[in-house]
Amino acid sequence: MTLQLTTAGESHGPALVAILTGLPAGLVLDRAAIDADLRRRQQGYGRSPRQQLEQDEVEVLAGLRHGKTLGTPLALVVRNRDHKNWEWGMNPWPPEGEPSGKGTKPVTLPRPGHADLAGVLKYGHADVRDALERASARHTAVLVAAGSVAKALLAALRIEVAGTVLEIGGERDAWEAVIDSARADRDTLGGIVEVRATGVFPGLGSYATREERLDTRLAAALMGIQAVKGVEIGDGFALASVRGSAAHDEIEPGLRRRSNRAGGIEAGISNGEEIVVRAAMKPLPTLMRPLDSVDLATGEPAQALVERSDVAAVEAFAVVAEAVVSFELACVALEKLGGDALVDLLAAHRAYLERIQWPRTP
Ligand code: EPS
Repeated sequence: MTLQLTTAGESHGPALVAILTGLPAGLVLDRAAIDADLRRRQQGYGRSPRQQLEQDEVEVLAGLRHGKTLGTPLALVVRNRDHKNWEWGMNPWPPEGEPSGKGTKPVTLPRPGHADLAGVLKYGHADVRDALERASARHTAVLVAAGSVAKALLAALRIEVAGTVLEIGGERDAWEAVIDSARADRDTLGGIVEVRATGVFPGLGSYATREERLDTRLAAALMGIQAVKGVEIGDGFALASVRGSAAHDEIEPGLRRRSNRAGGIEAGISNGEEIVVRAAMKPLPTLMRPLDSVDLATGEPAQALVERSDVAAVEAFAVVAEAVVSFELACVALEKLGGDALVDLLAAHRAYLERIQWPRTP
């Protein structure tokens, strides 16, 4: 069975939940390492005051004993501390008593760019909050917790994954200034992040079916993060405008490449070079100077919802992108090598590298 992730949770509900199935038994998890990744996701300039309220920590409810996976479903929880302010508004059950706290009044002013309008039309909700809560990027906290577990598995295979920010608001540096300027204009920003995975051996993913292609999976995982509008692998879009002689990565003795324009993936399979992917995040849709919208209660022109939000969350996005890429790489590694026990996975890894003589000496 391959690694699978199911998540649940609303932004201001009691908690975010992740269940991972298919993890081998015997993998050591470090609580401090998972919490450090959760902390990294919360940092970065331009975040909302919500981040001072939340101090994300992982709780494990199942699948782990004394820090080692049992080979059973791993259940992770990240609590929403802000829920205490939404106990009436986000109560899973019909709330008792007078309305109090936040989320007590229906939201009817959809924000262009958020889930608000499409979500209420699709699901028949009368309150935009019923759509926006699950669509919120708060969900990414639990993706990071799951990605941190995947990174532990990859580390056992000597694979390392790191996400970094390339641009915020079109700038390659001076990010604080560009964020301050957007905040002063009551506006928001997006940006571009890059994820690199080193130590990836050849043979992860497959051209056999569209779904098994490593590039299909990485693109889907990155597009699955809130606000992502573009993904490229290796030189991506730039490859469309150069000749083949300037696009492909020539092979040298030792089977290494002279360049890495393919971003470490050919025909949907890792080729032994560094995996390089980039993703573009649009500006956040909650603007303090709201865009034009329509009040769904009256049908009249109105300004979109204004509520506490981030100016930019690109630094967080780099951590989330790292997490989802790690998760996909852990999936394809388990598909290639198998093993419901870590010891068998490691034996298969050794045997495979020996068969393909990797790394090769030129
Ligand atoms: C988000 C809106 C803001 C962000 C949130 C994503 O939430 P709130 O309305 O509670 O201030 O802070 O991100 C997080 C809470 C987080 O932990 O990343 C949205 O609408 O997507």
